[in-house]
Amino acid sequence: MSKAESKSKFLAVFPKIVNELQSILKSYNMSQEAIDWFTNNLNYNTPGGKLNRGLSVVDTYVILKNYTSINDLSTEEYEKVAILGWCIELLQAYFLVADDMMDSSITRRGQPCWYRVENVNQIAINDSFMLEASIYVLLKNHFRNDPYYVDLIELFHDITFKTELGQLLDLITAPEDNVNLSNFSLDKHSFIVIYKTAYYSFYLPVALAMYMANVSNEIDLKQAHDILIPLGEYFQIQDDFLDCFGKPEDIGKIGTDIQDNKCSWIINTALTLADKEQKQLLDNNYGQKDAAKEKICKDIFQNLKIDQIYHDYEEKIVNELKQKISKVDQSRGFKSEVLSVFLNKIYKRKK
Ligand code: DMA
Ligand code: MG
Ligand code: MG
Ligand code: MG
Repeated sequence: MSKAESKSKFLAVFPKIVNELQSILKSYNMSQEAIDWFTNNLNYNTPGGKLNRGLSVVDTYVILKNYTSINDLSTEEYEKVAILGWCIELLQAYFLVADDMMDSSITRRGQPCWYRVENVNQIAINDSFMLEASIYVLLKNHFRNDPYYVDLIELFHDITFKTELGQLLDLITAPEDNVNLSNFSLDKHSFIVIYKTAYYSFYLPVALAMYMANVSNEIDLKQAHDILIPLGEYFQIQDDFLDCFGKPEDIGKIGTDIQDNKCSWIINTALTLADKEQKQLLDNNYGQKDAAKEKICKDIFQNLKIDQIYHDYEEKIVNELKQKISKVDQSRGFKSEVLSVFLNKIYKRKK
């Protein structure tokens, strides 16, 4: 099955999920207005992205079960694993709606951020909570009789908390009214991005599929973790790079990291290379809501050839990850292919 086919198969499950969630509101006698609002929230914020995380749950499950393709799954089994995939996409939607408010972002997935849609505004806060709560409704409906139900719930809770800690660090390391670049470091960056991105984007999809496929020995979960966390760190470094050097039409969003005073990989790398004069310019222009100042920072990044350093970093980390993947112990049923497939999905990504 081609990539496009597996994406459309996955997308075809989403309307069923919307229906299922709507029926709960109906059973509570919610007004049609409330049902419509919630439906809009779900449709606007959940399915419009790359769906990498959700699709990875399905792909990982297929590999762990030794199926040759998605077509080997019965309709029931496919729907069940796809629902687990959609649960991560709901988690992602929940984080992004809130993240865009906190980062004062303008666009997401090529459309205005949800909080910037007419009549939404601060209601987006409650909408983000409802996207999260939907995860547990679906898990209860579809997994409560499975022996790994509690594992799934604990995993979602644990990883949600870790992500929120990462978001907290991301935000308090970027105070709006106090730009102090000497607070930044690549070590701090690494710590922040592991928490805010790597756990939920990389470890979570694989761990969920491992529980459902019953390949969830603690040793194997740790093997997956020890490769997926550095893989997720690499993914967020790509995100930081694309925020500054990517095209909005490719990435679907307008970069805000410079104006937001973010402790991103770009500024941290620049600070290790800048001379005195360039450092002074960065001190005077980084982290301010001013497009001309943002441009001065971007010009310095260009002069320092940050893009070249990024490409060198990418080759180095990918080789390291491939080395690690080749050493995975597959004796209990875990498969290193799960990890290499994930790595190939993000290598040299432009969006
Ligand atoms: C992403 O951080 C982390 C979460 C939990 C959404 P970010 O603000 O760099 O993401 P984006 O660039 O997509 O706004
Ligand atoms: Mg953001
Ligand atoms: Mg953010
Ligand atoms: Mg970003």
